[in-house]
Amino acid sequence: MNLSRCGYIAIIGRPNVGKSTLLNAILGKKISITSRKPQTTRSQILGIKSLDNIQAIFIDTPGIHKQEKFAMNRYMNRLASSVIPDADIILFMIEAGRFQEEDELVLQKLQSAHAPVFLLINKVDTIKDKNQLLPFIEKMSSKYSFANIFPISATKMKNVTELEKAIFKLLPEGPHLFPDDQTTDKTDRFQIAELIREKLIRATGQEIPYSTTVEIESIKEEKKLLHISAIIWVEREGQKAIVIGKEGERLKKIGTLARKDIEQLLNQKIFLRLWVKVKDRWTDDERALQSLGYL
Ligand SMILES: Nc1nc2c(ncn2[C@@H]2O[C@H](COP(=O)(O)OP(=O)(O)O)[C@@H](O)[C@H]2O)c(=O)[nH]1
Ligand SMILES: [Mg+2]
Repeated sequence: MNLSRCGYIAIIGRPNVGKSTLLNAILGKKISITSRKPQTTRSQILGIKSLDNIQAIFIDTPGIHKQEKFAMNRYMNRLASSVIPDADIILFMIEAGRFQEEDELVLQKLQSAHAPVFLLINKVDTIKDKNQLLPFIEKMSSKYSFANIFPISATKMKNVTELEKAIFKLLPEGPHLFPDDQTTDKTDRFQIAELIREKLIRATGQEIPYSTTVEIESIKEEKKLLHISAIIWVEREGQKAIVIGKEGERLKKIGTLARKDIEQLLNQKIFLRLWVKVKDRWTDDERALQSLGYL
């Protein structure tokens, strides 16, 4: 008889190393939004992969970063660190050829870990001369006693299957904790808001801070079409103008791209209506964070 295995795998690392991209690659669908900008992932997101007698529950976390000035940043750091004691396996992700202060900060948090830690050296596709990787791996392996080291590329799916196999082998024996057809712990409502936020982040430059948020106002079925109304909250009038764009072009583009992803998520046609509204300095206000469901 085959034993059932099930466990939690935490993906941690500084912002932008590719944690959410890896989760999506493993799950084969968009569970967690990604972008070139740090702080795209704000909450803990589970991606659940079930295969025969194995259930691997991946936890995507916001990146751990230095800035602790704002309530949102403190909250995200707390979230990212809190998964360390409970995980059965920890995936510590860095970028190929780079090890900076913020990576060191994450590594320090791992000193208290009891679970095996895999070092994932992501974005190896960006390294032209693969010979450069070897000394980098050597340098890294002297910093911590990693259970495994995997050079990978999450976007090119390089070495990801091998990584999964190594993970499955180490999962503790136990019954599955989620139904086998469930792939995330998040509601459709949350995922819809996240997909809109992804398009927003990608469509705007540095002038739109990560503090911008999306609230789903209503989801209603009307004449066989799902009508979704969402508010994009910004901090200033100027930011509202940027999000809307010249003659509404940018908002229209955000809406079109988000609609396509949402239709894929829900597997049905939708009608999406986006509003942009101004809310004062909510990042620095714990109560406002709470009212939007972040605390
Ligand atoms: N070249 C390359 N880019 C990657 C790879 N993995 C992720 N990225 C990019 O790195 C950026 C940050 O990825 P994301 O998953 O949002 O990082 P996170 O903040 O750690 O979750 C995005 O623009 C991704 O497309 C990779 O294997 N190779
Ligand atoms: Mg992320």
